Amino acid sequence: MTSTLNCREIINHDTFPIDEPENSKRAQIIDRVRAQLDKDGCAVIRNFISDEGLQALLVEATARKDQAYYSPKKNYNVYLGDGDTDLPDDHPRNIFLPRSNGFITADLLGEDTNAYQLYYWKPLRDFLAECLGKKELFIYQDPISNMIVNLGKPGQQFNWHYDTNEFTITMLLKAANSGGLFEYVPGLRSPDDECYVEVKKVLDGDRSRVKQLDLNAGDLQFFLGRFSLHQVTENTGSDDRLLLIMSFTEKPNMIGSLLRVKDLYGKVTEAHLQNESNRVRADDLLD
Ligand SMILES: O=C(O)CCC(=O)C(=O)O
Ligand SMILES: [Fe+2]
Repeated sequence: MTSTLNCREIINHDTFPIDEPENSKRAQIIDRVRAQLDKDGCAVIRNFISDEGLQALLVEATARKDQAYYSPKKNYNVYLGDGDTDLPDDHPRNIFLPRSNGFITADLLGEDTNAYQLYYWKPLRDFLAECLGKKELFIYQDPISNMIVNLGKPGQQFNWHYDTNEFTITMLLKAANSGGLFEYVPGLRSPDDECYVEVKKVLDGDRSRVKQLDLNAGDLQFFLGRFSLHQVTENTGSDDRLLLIMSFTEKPNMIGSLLRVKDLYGKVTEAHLQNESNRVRADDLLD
């Protein structure tokens, strides 16, 4: 299947002329997104994707559903990493929760897909950088996980966790007809503090800081997933939930850790092996 739409057709361009720097609509959208992000590390642009764009993205993701990777590892801590036997059993590092969603990885979404074209579209990156008040954003150079589809079949869930890269946008391609909700705790940790006490509270069921998003297919979501703990609740509906995830970085040449990429996505490349001793990192937080 070949990409038939250009990027201006994939999005609702009349409402969101993000490739027109002089257009006052663009400046207004950026102001709105900035205000939302400042407030709680998350912002939504409703109906960002056009009807035909959504259809095309959904068709190409659906065609690859059977190739989604399901990890044999079923339980994860919020750092999606190993526990630590030097710490108590009830420390967040040692609390493991079920994760059962699958991923359609970047290597399956090649140049001929609409998803690929949109991810590499420079005006999108420039727009996102402005929304975030950053000088420049870079493509996340991880060839397996930089642009993926999260597949949540009925009964599947993606429990509380942090993301590796600072900044992600997602586009819901298909909502669950029940459950499959995105929940998050804005700014739960910071670049220099894991805030374990606060993390533990959420894991113990404290919902006082938890926010829930009601997303529709075609919405664009901005999310600072490195600092905001987040989860997707169990899909309790009768059909699949599909969500396209695009990751960007502030520093060039960032790539995921060998272990995490292998665990979550089932494969690594030569780049992961080479980078292991020499990784570019934005902070010293746990993965
Ligand atoms: O499916 C979602 O809404 C979020 C997925 C997610 O958090 C992730 O893939 O890291
Ligand atoms: Fe995440």
